Amino acid sequence: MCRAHLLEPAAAELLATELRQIVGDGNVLSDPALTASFGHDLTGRFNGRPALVVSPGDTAEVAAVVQACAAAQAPLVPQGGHSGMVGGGTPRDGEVVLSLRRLTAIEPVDRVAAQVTVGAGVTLEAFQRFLRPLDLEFLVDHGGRSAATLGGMAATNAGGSQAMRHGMMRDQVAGVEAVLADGSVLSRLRGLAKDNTGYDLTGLLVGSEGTLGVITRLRLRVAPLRPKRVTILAGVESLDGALAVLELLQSRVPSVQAVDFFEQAGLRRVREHLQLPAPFEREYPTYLVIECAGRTDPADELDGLLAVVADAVAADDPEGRRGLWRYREALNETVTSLGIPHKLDVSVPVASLPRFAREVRDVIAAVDSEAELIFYGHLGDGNAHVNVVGPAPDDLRIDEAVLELVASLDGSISAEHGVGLAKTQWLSLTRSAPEIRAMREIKAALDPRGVLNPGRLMP
Ligand code: S2G
Ligand code: ZN
Repeated sequence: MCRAHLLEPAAAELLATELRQIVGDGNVLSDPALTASFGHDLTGRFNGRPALVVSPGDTAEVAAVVQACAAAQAPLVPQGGHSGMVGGGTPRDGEVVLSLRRLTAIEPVDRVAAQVTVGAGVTLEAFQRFLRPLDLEFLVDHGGRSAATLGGMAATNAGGSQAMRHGMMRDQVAGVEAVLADGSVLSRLRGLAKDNTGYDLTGLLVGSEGTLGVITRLRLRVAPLRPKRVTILAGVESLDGALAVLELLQSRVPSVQAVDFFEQAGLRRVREHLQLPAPFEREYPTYLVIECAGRTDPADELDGLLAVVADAVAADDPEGRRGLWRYREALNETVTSLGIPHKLDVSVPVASLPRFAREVRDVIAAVDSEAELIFYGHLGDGNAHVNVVGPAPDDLRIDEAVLELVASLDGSISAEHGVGLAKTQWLSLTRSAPEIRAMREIKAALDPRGVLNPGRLMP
């Protein structure tokens, strides 16, 4: 079994010539000045100089590209919007980036099945714009919507703020078309509600982070647009208090679809970064962004809410709602403006979140008392985004200490961003030896030469 290895310049030129015959001259980049931007991720933490960047135009071209790279034993890094947070789509020096950005076809909506087939390169934002005039919506949403592609979101099983109500990407994917490491095409786009004929290969490929196949098209579930939305920014005295609000919402407000949280330290940094006004007269330790959506106005379900929060401001118009979400969604760019962050996207049982919030501070301070913590996430999922700025990118002591704390609380070292390059060494904190063995055997069976995204997801 020959292993893929980083490409020497001569081999890269040979391969580039072959790839140009497949996708056309303009869709293969080898000039470092042109390929450089494909090697830097959004957080600045992962950087690589790809040997080549190839942009196929459809599944057949992707299949031919994969075959050519496999024959040349050239490691392939599938890349969508490159908005991932764990280096899953960032090439290492000498790897070949296979960009899915050109696969942007959206087929007519199958309204009776409430499904639509889309290309992997369609961004989430473009898909939302396509659906809105059709009185439809897609039930996964997150702050990276302008860059993130639907194929990349499927490959990483993206979550976002509405996962507490509607699930993650896997729950919205009715089928995929993907190119396997031998260039064969696996296509399951019929979107049958019932098709009980063997292993769930769609479910296996979703969340496989480009290591088992290159997703080129998706059959996605869509939902009737719920036009009545209310967004509330609330101040609460503690995360324990926030859980009391969550419990009330879960039990009394069926239209609630997002309950995100962030802290005063994060609010202060966002206000500095974006010159935003303070949302309230006074500061609160913890803030919630609550979103309700329905066919009828959710406001009347919320009358009990004001009794359990210290302060609240609400908006039901798009502009006003965007303004409230901005305090939360700007945290990622704000953190990156402070320095290269250690982004630890983790989950713990929801009831353990307050304890985790307390102990994670001690764990970080014990390693580096100067490190700055910006702590936020999705309360409804027990999903915390532990962002630490200060330690050098390759100083992983805090990363290790935080992930070990998560494991001690029966949590997961990655809630929604995936494992990528960033967390392979800690996979055993969340996955058992039999599970890792089974995943290795699946990888060896489907990609024996290690061409697809080697080194990602598994050590
Ligand atoms: C968040 C990053 C989302 C994104 O803020 O919830 O999961 O891609 C993170 O900006
Ligand atoms: Zn998130």
